[in-house]
Amino acid sequence: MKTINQIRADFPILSREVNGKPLVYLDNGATTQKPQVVIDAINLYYENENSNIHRGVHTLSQEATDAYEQVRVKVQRFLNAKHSHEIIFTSGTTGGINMIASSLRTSIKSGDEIIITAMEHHSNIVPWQMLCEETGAKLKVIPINKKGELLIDEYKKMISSNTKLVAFTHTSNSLGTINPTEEIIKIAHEFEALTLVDGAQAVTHGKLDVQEMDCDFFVFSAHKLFGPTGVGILYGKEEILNSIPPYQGGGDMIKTVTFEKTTYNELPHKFEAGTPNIAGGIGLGVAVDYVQSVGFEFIEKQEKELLEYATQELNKIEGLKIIGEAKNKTCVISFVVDGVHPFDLGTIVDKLGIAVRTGHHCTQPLMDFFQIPGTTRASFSFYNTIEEVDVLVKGLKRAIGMLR
Ligand code: C6P
Repeated sequence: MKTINQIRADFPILSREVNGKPLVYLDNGATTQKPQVVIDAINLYYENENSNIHRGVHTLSQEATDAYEQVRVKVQRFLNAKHSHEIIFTSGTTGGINMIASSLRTSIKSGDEIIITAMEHHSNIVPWQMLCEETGAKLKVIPINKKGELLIDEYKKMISSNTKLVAFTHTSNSLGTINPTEEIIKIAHEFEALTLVDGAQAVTHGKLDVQEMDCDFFVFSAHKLFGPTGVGILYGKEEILNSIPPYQGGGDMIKTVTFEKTTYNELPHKFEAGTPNIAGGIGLGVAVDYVQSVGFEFIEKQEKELLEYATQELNKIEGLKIIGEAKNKTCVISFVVDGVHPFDLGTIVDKLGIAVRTGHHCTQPLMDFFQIPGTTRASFSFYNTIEEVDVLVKGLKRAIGMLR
């Protein structure tokens, strides 16, 4: 097994300086850093393999097609999907959610209901609002308590035979809350509602199994899993993907085209119109291999230590309040400080080389619930260290002293 220093050495960016100080990267919720193997794979693809896929008989095209399709199988295994054709390449989490929202427009009608939660990212709110506006369906929201935990009893009260979809985040990007995914899905299925799980923040922290969860759709972005931006995955159950219309029309998603009628290609191609992000997909495959080589056992242990230590040390800072204290949470720590604006805090600690995110984190309704404009958020990954938590705490104390 690699040591933490060996792991950190895999990520070239982690050894750079920012503003004359060693980078302390604590914005992993926004995007994770890329190991050298992922960067190399993308370069190698363009240097040696670049070609369009599913289209050519020539060697390069076949090699690129093979490499791309192998990633589909890797992701299938990574998520434990039943079939590789249940894995659809997308542009990211947002792309996957919009794809399903668009494909459901023919099956959702006035009087139907879609349930989301109070802690959703805008990507899992706005597409459903748009669908509701178009169809006359109603959007309902599962409330949370002050700790940032879902009120499951309220969910049980609001779900009915009118509910057609329950779309919710597995793990909150702003609070770190890990939701009781299997329970939410089980209840939805009792009412024959479909379920979509936003896995954007979940994939990087622990092993996931879409069959065990029994979700109908699961989405994530490669860039939050140490892979490149601009590529993501939509998992959907075979029978459901077969029963809904495609999202976009174009090349590769068709079987036959005449001016009178088009017939669609089979899964997964039905949902993959046009030339995809081939290099990105290949980068994702290497990222999946990399994460698995580190192992979720190590990742979970490291992140638990970081969460516990950071929570303990941040709580010692006078006037600092952590937003998001769910019993089951991942290593994302959002906080507010009395009399200090998150933007000012983020700007000053950046001068000390510390990267944190400030603002509403694309969860404005959640910020409204807590009656705050935003938070400062430190989101950790397995390559972060206890020493970096100390740098953060020291930096925050210094910044707060300057701002008060
Ligand atoms: N959250 C954050 O800093 P995209 O942009 O499509 O890769 O992911 C959107 C998204 C959807 N759901 C959740 C739970 C997310 O956290 C995100 C992205 C980043 O928290 C950027 S806003």
